[in-house]
Amino acid sequence: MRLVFVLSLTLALTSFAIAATIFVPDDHSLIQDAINASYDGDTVIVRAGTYYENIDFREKKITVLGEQGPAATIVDGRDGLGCAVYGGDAVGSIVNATIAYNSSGIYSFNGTVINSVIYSNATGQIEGGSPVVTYCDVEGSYVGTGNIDEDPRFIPRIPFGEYFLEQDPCQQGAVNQCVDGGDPASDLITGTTRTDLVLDDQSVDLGYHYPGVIQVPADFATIQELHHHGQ
Ligand SMILES: [Ca+2]
Repeated sequence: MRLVFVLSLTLALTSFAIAATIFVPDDHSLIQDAINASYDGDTVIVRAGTYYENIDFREKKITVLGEQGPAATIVDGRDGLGCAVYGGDAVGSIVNATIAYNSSGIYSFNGTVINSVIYSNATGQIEGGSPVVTYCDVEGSYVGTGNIDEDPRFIPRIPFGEYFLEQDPCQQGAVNQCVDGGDPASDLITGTTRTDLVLDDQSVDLGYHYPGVIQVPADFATIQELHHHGQ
């Protein structure tokens, strides 16, 4: 079971109590632990990185966001049980998420989902809630402006990741509806869905965006090692 989830979820604030800001992984190593420790009105800021977990918002009215924008945070639910995102009837927004190969995709969520891929989740893609879904690729289709139901054509480029989009500009010969499939009114994300790491342009692509630059030593220990990978 796998999930790549670009976290950009903002829940309505209704509390006027003094709000706390909780950082992940500084204060809690897992996003879920930070949510568990939060109260209505708090903000959970997730620093860039990959987090191996599933998320349950526990019906709290909190704000959870990626510190460096939605392209910088991955929540990977592989080996997890249950749904990838459990909203607990929460409202908010999920933006440019890729949610795939979980048991359930999005469950009990009543917010908005935009520019995302929800595909190949075993028991269902979007269940138990009534979110407003637009410009998304949803297996089995979902009613909403700009939605499609097409194979997202995931293609790996190791060591960077497994959820790039197969596409013709990379000489992969594929016509991929997820490329440029986002809301034309949405801002572009500084990142890439292409295995050649060229940045996204024109309309924003659906789903997770990988960083468009290679970093030494974050991605490769040395420049020599990078060259061994053909860069
Ligand atoms: Ca694009």
